[in-house]
Amino acid sequence: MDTKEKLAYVLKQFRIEGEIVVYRWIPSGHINTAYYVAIYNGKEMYQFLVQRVNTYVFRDPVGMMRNIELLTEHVRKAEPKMEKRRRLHFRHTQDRRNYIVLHNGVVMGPDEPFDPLDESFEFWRVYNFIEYSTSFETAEGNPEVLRMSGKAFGRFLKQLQDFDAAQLIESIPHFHDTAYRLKSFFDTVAEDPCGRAAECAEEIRLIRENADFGCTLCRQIARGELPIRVTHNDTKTNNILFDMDTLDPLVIIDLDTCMPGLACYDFGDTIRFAACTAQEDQPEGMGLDLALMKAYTEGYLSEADSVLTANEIDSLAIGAAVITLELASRFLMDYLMRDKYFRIDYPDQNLKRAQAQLKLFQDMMLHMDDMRAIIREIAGQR
Ligand code: ADP
Ligand code: GN1
Ligand code: MG
Repeated sequence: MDTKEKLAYVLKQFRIEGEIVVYRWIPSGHINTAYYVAIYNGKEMYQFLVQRVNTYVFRDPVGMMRNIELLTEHVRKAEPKMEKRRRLHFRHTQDRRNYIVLHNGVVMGPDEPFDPLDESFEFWRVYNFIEYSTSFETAEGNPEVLRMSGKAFGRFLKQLQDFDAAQLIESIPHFHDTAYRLKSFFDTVAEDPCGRAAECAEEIRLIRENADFGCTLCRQIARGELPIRVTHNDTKTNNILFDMDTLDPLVIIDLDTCMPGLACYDFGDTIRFAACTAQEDQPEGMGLDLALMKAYTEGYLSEADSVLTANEIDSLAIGAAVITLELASRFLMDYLMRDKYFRIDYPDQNLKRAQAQLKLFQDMMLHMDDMRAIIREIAGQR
């Protein structure tokens, strides 16, 4: 089966029939494989986002799709009049599932067991394609992109504040448990499964030197100082779809990692990804951009301020640095394991990503007081 036939077969399982007029792979995102598909049923054109879920990363994709169903239903019920373009609607099969599993290209029944680590199984889902939208791989130096992203993720936090986090499974156990992440990293360094540790000695040293700081938020959680909320956990600007003309944030996508977590990681991850001076895999010229950071904080606090506790507001700047260090360790660990987790476009991309994150982390540490002052000033004005 070629890709077009596979996509048509998948769509058919979701009761969508017709001729595929256009399809294209969407290269953004490091984990899943997404396609834009336009289909003509003899009367009308329909557009869909068809996605194969990476089951090496998401080992319980059925539980994850249940999380997504609960979250999208919660938002839909809270704002029933919301226009279609502002929400995600996952298609269902005849037997009401929002996913299908193929085995050797053939659809499986609902109760048949499947092995997420076996490549002959494929996990697919289909949802509405949001038209006239765009997302940002970098903020391109534009503070409006950051301000709007801040608003979007601040609003997201607010929308889910009354959602009972206990209903959700951890779609990736220990996802932002930085202490656990760092321990797995050091275990991998010790094992050095592919003989790559020697060439990363400097990066490993830097992570070791900062590991204690990396556990700051874990200690605060243990002391009960920070509330656990429903958070997104992957707040890059390419996980928001904006209106192409107005930059109005339409919808937050990539709900795969929505689970109990800390607000400051969500705040910090956008800073890491977009309030900086180079791409995620570019160590050269990488640093924090305080003007962009300020714009994000203004947008975020304009929505989230009323929800956050004083401790949480205090934790925001630390969240940015900790998430950046955590991700440096995750990229480097994947490099040490010969790139099993993150999709790469060239051989040492995960090493470059780790180097860039470490540079950004160091710059954030240098500017920690500046970040704190900006946050305090904006929070104080409200
Ligand atoms: P990944 O987990 O691999 O990051 P995403 O769910 O974020 O996958 O999707 C990858 C990209 O596809 C997004 O960055 C966005 O550009 C595009 N995309 C995803 N969902 C939609 C949608 N419903 N409508 C339009 N574009 C989308
Ligand atoms: C991955 O899937 P994507 O590209 O939105 C990763 C995040 C990282 C991010 C770094 C499930 O996000 O945790 O922060 O790459 N997602 C998962 O760009 O691991
Ligand atoms: Mg994504």
